[in-house]
Amino acid sequence: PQAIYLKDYKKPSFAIREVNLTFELFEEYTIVTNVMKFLKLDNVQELRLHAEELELLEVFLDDVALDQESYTIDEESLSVKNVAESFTLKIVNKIYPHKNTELEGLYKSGDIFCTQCEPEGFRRITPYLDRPDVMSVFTTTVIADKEKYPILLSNGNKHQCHENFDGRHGVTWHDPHPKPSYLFALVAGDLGSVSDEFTTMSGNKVALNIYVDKGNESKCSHAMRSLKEAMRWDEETYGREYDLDIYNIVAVDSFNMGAMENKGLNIFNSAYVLANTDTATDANFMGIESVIAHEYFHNWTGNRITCRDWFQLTLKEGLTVFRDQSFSADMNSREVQRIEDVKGLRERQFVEDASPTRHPIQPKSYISMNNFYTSTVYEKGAEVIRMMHTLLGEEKYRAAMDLYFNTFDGEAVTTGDFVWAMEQAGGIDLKQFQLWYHQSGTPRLIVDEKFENGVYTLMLTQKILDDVDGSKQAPMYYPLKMALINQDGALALEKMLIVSKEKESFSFDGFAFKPVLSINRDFSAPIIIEQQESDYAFLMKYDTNSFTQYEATQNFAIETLESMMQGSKIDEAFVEAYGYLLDLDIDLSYKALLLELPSISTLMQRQEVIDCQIIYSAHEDLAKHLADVFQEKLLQIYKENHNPDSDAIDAKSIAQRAIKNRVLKLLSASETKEIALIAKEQYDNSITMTDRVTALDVLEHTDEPLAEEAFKDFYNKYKDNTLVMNKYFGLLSSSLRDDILHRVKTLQNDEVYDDKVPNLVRSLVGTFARNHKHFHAKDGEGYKFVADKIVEIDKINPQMASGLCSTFKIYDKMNKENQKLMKRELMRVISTQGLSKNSFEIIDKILK
Ligand code: DPP
Ligand code: ZN
Repeated sequence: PQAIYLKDYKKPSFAIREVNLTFELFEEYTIVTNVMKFLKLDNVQELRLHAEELELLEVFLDDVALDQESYTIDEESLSVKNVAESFTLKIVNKIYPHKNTELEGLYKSGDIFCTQCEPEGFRRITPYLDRPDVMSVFTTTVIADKEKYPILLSNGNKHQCHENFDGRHGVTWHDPHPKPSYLFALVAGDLGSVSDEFTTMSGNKVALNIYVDKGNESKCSHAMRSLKEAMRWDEETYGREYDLDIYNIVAVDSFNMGAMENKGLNIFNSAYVLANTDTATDANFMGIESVIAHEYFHNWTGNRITCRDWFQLTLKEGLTVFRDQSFSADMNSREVQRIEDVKGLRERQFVEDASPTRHPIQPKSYISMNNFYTSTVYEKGAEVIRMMHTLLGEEKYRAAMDLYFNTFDGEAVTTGDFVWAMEQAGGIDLKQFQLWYHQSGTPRLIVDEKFENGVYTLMLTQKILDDVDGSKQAPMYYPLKMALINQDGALALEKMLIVSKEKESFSFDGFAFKPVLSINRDFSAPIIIEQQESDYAFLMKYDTNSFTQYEATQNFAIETLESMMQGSKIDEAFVEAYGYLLDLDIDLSYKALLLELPSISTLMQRQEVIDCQIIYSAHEDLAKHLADVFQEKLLQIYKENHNPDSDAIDAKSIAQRAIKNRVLKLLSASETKEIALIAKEQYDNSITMTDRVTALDVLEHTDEPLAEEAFKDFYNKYKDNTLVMNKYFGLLSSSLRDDILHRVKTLQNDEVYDDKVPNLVRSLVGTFARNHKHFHAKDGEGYKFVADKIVEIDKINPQMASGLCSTFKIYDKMNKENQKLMKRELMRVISTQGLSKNSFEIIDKILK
């Protein structure tokens, strides 16, 4: 497969002034009529349109039917020779949505026709200049059977309804805002809906509709509330107003991503729309709020101002993630939100950034663009925006955003354009800072300190990894928030340093005793700090920054676990500090985070050569010790916060469930019957999904017969709800019990399971591949199973398959034995006949 390079970017040779589409939907096929008005922009004779897997029926150039000599078609394109300065091209083609299992272009999710065009799905619908820098005004008519498809939707405002031609009907939609083809959308189905209204700051009324499978209407209220909050927030925080009369959201079950920001017609994975407390966890509620907001925020950062080319993806995604994170922080707890964001970044992005698939947030090349919707582009991208926000401060940042919107509205731009606005309004030079867009790997900072004659000196050394191709990378520029705390716990000094050199030091004087350093407060830079030693117990008590206080508890736990992994006994100083946390009278969601032990994956990332077994056993030993030592106190916290009759989703109730479930999980490490019975009771009597999934997880790891009983009950209750069944499969395949592989294989035959539905594949196979204990099993069977699934699923949905390939990306950090087993499977997959370019690209990088 061919790679595409950023350096080869060329401006389009044609503009499309307007496009008029007609879709005639039938069960076995769809006829697309596509009329485009072109304008030539430079001196070329031939028009080359993207086209993939299309059956061409007719082509007309300015109303004249073209014979087959006047155009050529190959696997990727349709070319028309000798075109004039301006002309109209009409193309009629045929597609087969019901056979489209890749879920790109026009496809069917159950009985619903829907689309996914980003990044390059539109070329699977009709020939087009399918690149984001070609923006046009779309008018779309959808025609279908009236009974089967009463709801017909596309982008923009509803323009016209066409009634009754032989039981069929049609609707014409017009979107006045020029947009790239990746934002095109179409939906047809027999859907239920809920409606509301929003009045914008200048008084325009916007109709809000959420369309779902009939019967699910009652599960939309949280999504609707989130949408209205997001619309209000963007007005208040960024001064951005919505720009159409209508905002539609449709939920479908088969969807590759979380959701898609198509102009005026968002299409969502139903997991990010539907919720009530019986079927969704508190985490699901938060997820819905943030994804609904994310897609809404794209209307300005993505749609009105879009990307020049796909290498600029972080321009809209990094920025929009930063915006949704800020929104969630404002809606909920700022401190908890920041910690959750960083946890997510470290679990996903840091792992990617240390692997052979690492890339800058602005990649230099790709084989399949679908492979670059990564946590690097999204989450590290958001950290890069956040650093600019920190460097500029709120006021100048807002001025810079205003400048960005005012300058580039209606255009397709680059990350350089964005940084230009930040520099202009911020009055700073971001030349070195821009390395964040072009270098890969997580920067490390080695921190040394010196204390002499009342002067405290901080000595910093940047350690920058080579790029994947071995080329050297330069020191970075970033804000580093720090504080010095006196021995008595008083805050002596708080500062934001600018780090920019390979080696530099900062001195602070006037100290009677050596102060304690609190570094990278708020996680002001997405880096790894390497510090020889630090007084974690002290910082756990006295640090005033919620992030670094959390960090101190994590670091102390990591230090304790790592010395256990080397054979030492449990450090009682850590146990004592943990006991101190239990007594703290603080926000309970924050406390639940403080009490969480570092994840297995966190510990894996720190190993030179990974051996999972040693990590698991240290982790189990420490948890069991804490559970034994603090049993009474933990039980007390449990009882104080367990309200089985409440399903309220206010901040306090959510926090109580979080702390209660955290201590229950910890208590279960002691594997006593008493705890199993508490969990069973929680399963039987609680009325929230949050409580049920924790109870199931605890039972699974403490008491086989009780677990079996509860899982059976759960299955019988929820087997008709696929969103809940995703949780069922996820819980069962993440189990640490023996013989899980056999169970996962058997579950594939369950009537609910389906390899064609991405959510189900992710929850059964994807979860298994992240179950380090079983995926990395020494007999190699875990690898073999996932490799087999990759080959199978690659034929159905390459995007799903390449997601599974990514689970092998820690290959070169594994011990020799596991490496050998992994390599055997990867070699087998990459030599499979007809393997997609998606899967090829990932495995090829891992094996290089
Ligand atoms: N679904 C993706 C997102 O919203 C693609 N744009 O981030
Ligand atoms: Zn996005």
